[in-house]
Amino acid sequence: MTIKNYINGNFHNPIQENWLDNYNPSNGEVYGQIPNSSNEDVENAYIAAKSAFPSWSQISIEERSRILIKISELLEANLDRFAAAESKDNGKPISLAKAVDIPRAASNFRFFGNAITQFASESHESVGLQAVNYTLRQPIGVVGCISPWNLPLYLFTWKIAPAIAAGNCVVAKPSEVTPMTAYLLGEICNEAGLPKGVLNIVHGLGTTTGQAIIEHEDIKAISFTGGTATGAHIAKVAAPMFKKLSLELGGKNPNIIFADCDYEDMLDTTVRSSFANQGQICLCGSRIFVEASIYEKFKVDFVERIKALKVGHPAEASTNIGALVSKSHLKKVKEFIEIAKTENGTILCGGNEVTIKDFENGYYLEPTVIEVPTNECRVNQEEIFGPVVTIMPFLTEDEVLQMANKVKYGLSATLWTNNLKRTMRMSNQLQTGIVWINTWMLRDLRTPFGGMKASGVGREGGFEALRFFTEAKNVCIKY
Ligand code: TXE
Repeated sequence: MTIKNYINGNFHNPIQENWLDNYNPSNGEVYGQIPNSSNEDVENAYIAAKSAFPSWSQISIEERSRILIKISELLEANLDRFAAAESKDNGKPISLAKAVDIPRAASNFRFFGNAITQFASESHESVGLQAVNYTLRQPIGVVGCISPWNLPLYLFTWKIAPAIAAGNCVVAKPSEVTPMTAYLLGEICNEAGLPKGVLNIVHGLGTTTGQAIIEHEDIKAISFTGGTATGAHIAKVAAPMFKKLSLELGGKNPNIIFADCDYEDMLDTTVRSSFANQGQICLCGSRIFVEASIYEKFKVDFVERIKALKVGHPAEASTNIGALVSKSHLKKVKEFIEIAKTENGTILCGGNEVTIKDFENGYYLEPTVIEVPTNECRVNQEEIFGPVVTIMPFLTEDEVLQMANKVKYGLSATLWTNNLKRTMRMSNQLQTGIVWINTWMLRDLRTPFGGMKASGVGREGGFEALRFFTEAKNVCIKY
């Protein structure tokens, strides 16, 4: 299957006819080609976006909203097709793509289609000065959206939907590892009546196509989700051009379990927060800290639950853990398991590749639980981004708080306790952008989403995203 760039409402081959292989992680086979787009392709996407901007930024909010909601409805109507494509491209269980990824992509368009109708600007009567001030929230123009491979359509649309809702036109690049659903989105946008050029999708490597987007002088804002090192690079390139930046980067999130929690609820959710999407979610609770009094019991119960998870072909309904996204990623995750052994970590379960009959070349790995001797070890400090979690005990609230914060990342934290005062104390002090109490990944799209420290800059979600994709202009009238 050959994927093409979506520029000005049409599908195009890359100008230089450079192509990349697209792999199916479930069997390791090449099943398609994708463009490795050059500066010229990005320039064409930019020109289309620039031409579409004057009329898109001026059409009524109701009309913009109507089109976004139409895109959402068409995604829902095409749920099966999109879920199958996402699962094949990424290796995630089809059940997950169907229950989470594609519905969420549809929700992103519906949510921002509605949110834009409520996005009011402030005004201030300057009492005593005989003046009134009001704030205009104007779209930026042409903006760039760059997304990763772990939640392909989910994160791609999380950027695109607010960008176009706010009246911008977009040059977007999905991950070269998982381009398929972004490609299919083009068709849906045409069917929904999105005017040509409002959304342009260019495919290719980060170092070629992505780099052309971030270096483009007239793409004035970049919304990026991906690795921390890439985020730092983008910030460096963008700074001299004063681009607006939203960076959603990696995480190494603590999952803190106190003895007074609702145990069964905690256990169910911890299985999910550790291994959903093969652990390839920036929000996964990859460092589990358990209060010493229940540590041994938790260890036994948790390992038993993890051993019962089925690693299998992503298209099978009974599969809990599908394939990792790529061969190189599988290698990286396995290297971390080896590192853990050299650091006196104990592999409590997992640690090995899994061979699935008829799909022997797929990228399958057992869900792995490692007991670590200290929070300082590399597997507790570096983002592994795979089906690997660490566990260790703690004695006091102060001790666990220190360990939770002693890491370069600051995306999310989960806390399991029924002690209200402790909940309040700890959520105030945890250095993360999100704190979940007695739950995980419960998302309300109105809330600010993003991280502190090496987990990023800026917040997505709700009006935060609409603020990011607009320039605030103060108008002061003296009367
Ligand atoms: O990310 P990259 P990858 C983390 C995770 C993972 C690591 C690498 O630790 O192992 O990042 O994953 C584009 N200019 N997360 O390789 O390379 C690239 O093409 C412009 C966390 O996918 O950062 C892709 O579209 N763009 C994360 C996107 O950036 C560039 C989810 C992300 O790629 C570019 C995924 C450049 N110079 C991985 N180089 C999360 N927090 O959700 C690359 N890209």
